[in-house]
Amino acid sequence: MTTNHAAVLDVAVIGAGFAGIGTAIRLRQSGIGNFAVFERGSAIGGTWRDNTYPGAACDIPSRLYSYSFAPNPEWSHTYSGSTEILGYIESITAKYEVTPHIRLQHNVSGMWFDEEAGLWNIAFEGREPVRARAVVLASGPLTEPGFPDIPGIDTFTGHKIHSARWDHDYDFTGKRVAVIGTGASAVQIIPELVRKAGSVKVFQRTPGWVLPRVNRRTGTLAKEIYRQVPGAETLARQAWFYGHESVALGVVWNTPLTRVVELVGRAQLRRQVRDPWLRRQLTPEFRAGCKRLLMSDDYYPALQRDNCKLITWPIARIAPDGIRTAEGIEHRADCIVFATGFDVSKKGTPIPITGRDGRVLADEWRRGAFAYRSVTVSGYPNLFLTFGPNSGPGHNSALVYMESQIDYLVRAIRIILDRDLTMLDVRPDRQERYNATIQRRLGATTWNSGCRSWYLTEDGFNPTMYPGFATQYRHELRDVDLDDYTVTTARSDHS
Ligand code: N01
Repeated sequence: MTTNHAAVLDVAVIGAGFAGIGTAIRLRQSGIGNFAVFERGSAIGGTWRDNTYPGAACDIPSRLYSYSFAPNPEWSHTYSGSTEILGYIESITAKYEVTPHIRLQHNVSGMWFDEEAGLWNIAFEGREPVRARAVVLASGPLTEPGFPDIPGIDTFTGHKIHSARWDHDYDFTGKRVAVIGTGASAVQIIPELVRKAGSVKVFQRTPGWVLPRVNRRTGTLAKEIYRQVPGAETLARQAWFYGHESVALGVVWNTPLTRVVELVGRAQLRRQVRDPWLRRQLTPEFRAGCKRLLMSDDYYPALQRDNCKLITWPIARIAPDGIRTAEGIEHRADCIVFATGFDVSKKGTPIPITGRDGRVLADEWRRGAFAYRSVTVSGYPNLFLTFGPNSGPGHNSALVYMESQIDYLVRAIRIILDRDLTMLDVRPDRQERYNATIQRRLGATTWNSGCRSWYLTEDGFNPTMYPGFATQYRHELRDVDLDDYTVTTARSDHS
């Protein structure tokens, strides 16, 4: 990698999704102007640019799906659709004057840390490299579509669509469609598909807990109040926040409230599904919260439409003309929709990152990622992560967690710049102690209670979720304690 004449930025932000844009806004607000946001795609928006399948929407209330430092009184519904969310990201990018900092079509191919200079060297595919005093990796944990390892998948001669890369040119009218997967994406897609397709067969491996969503339009008066009355938006936000904090008691840990969540799920199943056989097939066999809770009012009704069928036999193979199940039935299909989630095998390190002493992050994370307070990793100075290891909420908005991460890392970057540090590197003992506590606490959570989910690695390690309340997480990230770090200036090295 050539670095000699590369420009030096104070901060390089990688990714222009929710986290990258939020970071850019906060950097500007803290007076840091010499930064760039590098985005591999040709537009901003990250997950909300990529996930455009029919029915794509947020299953977290909109009020909590915007930054408190960039409130949005305009949300049209309790839960907003993907187009509106993307519109929000675009509008705050323009409003907070982040646009001039964004470099589209800059795909980072690798990064290495120059200890002597205290600079990250960043290489791109087909672009000039840059150097930066600090880097924020905001590239998102769920970006690459995950296709299942089903024999014969490549032999299918019909149309294949992944939920995260929807093909809007494909006309579903009258088509025989097979949907593989029944997770958060699938329960949003299926109600839309059954309206258009000739027939829809839903291949379910594991039924999930489906709770009522109750999506309401925001009334004109309510909107006016959010616009005009100081503090009204914040108040509504707080109400949703603490509502979700209490949900944690029924989702994160196995408590009597977990039973309440399950009762609500069972009641919806009983109310919406009359056929006892179908109801049995749709009854989850794991504790509510172990996998992500599914929020939908129209998924069960969609499954019972005349043109829809739930298939619960395991898939044996995919053939050129459709799907064969284990009992030998052939299900012909014109199109297979893969609502099978994301490839998390490279989670957190989509790019090669080399830190101090030639350490390679992907090697260290081979058996599962770890960090200090989810935002920084020992041996990789001046590098900060958003949505890093063990920052998954499971019960509250990812944005709430992201905001704490962003505020923490902007404070840390301010320290690097103000004190002219070459390295701010978290101490390994602090990181180890932190992770030992996190993993001990995770042992008592429902996520580790025995179901299969993308939260866990193959050997059952949980590098994904934060085992606590959002309030607790916020508290942990409220300050940058320099005692946690080895602090190096150009002249001296002192811990
Ligand atoms: O993916 P998933 P997703 N044979 O991994 C099935 C976020 N999100 O895209 O449960 C048969 O949850 C698999 O079956 P099983 C959110 O964080 C947010 O739905 O493993 N089936 C499962 O049913 C979420 O957690 C929103 O047995 C196979 C499905 O495919 C994350 O994205 C909306 C299979 C995959 O479910 C991922 O959700 C949507 C196989 N070989 C998503 N392999 C919001 O609203 C996999 N499956 C914010």
